[in-house]
Amino acid sequence: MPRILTVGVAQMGPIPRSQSRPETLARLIAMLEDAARMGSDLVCFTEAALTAFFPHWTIEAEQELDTYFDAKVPGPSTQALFDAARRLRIGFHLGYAEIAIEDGRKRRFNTSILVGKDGEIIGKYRKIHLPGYDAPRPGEPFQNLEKMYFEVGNLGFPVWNAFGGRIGMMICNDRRWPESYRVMGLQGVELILLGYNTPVHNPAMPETDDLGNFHNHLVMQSGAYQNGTFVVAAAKCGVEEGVDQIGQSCIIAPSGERITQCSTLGDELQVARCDLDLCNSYKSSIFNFAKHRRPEHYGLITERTGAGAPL
Ligand code: CDV
Repeated sequence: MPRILTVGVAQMGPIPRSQSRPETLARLIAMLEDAARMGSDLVCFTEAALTAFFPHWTIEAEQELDTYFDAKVPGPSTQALFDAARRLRIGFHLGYAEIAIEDGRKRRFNTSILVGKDGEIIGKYRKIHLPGYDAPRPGEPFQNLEKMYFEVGNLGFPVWNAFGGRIGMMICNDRRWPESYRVMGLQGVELILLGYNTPVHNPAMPETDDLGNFHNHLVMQSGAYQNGTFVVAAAKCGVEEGVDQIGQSCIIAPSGERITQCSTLGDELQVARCDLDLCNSYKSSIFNFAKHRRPEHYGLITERTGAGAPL
């Protein structure tokens, strides 16, 4: 019996700073409803899907910064999305900026959650690979201040038994690092959900500006194939507050092939039937880790880095 999961990738166009939360939520719910009409079990929304991507500019006043963060999800300004999911019997993945009171202090994370068809949270992930800088860089066309606004995630890369499979999450820059996929691959992941806000222009490496879409797909298609997993990747794209971001949201099969892809730079939903059993072909043959991986022969990784067991 194939294990078919029908998955929607919900790309978002720009969220202007001036857009109210109810307006943003209405856009998300519209795509959730479309996905339900198309028979989806699960929808993947993007990174920081509730606001404009504020690390692109400097915010000095804490009170203003707080307006981009959510302390309670579901909470008054997100409850409608959870209610819609429960009503439609559809799960979702959502990225948002999180404030958490932990260790007796206010902490900020770039977070995503996996929500079941009953509207209950199944799992939470906090972004580990934060790109950019911890202080503003004068003279740049836009900022990239994730290291200033967020702490490094402290939840690892867990994988959950959900939707009849093994589901994991990563966020944007995580997708460029093979470790993100492999840590979940070692836990048998079958479907990875992620969102991204990726500017077309990289001020630190302008020579790669033409390669943004290529690199986006390169890393995710490799990660999917090398770990025998589906990858579902939703962009926030188009020109948002002066920053042009790539689109091409997609769903990738364990073969490494893109099986659906968005073609606009706005709100767009694409749906694919994902047979999770396809993962088994890869996990039991060419990428049978137990049979073929040889971490004990990879060199003195442990001694050199002190980072624990080699991946
Ligand atoms: N939000 C991100 O993590 N963006 C990075 C950019 C800044 C390089 C990315 O990896 O797409």
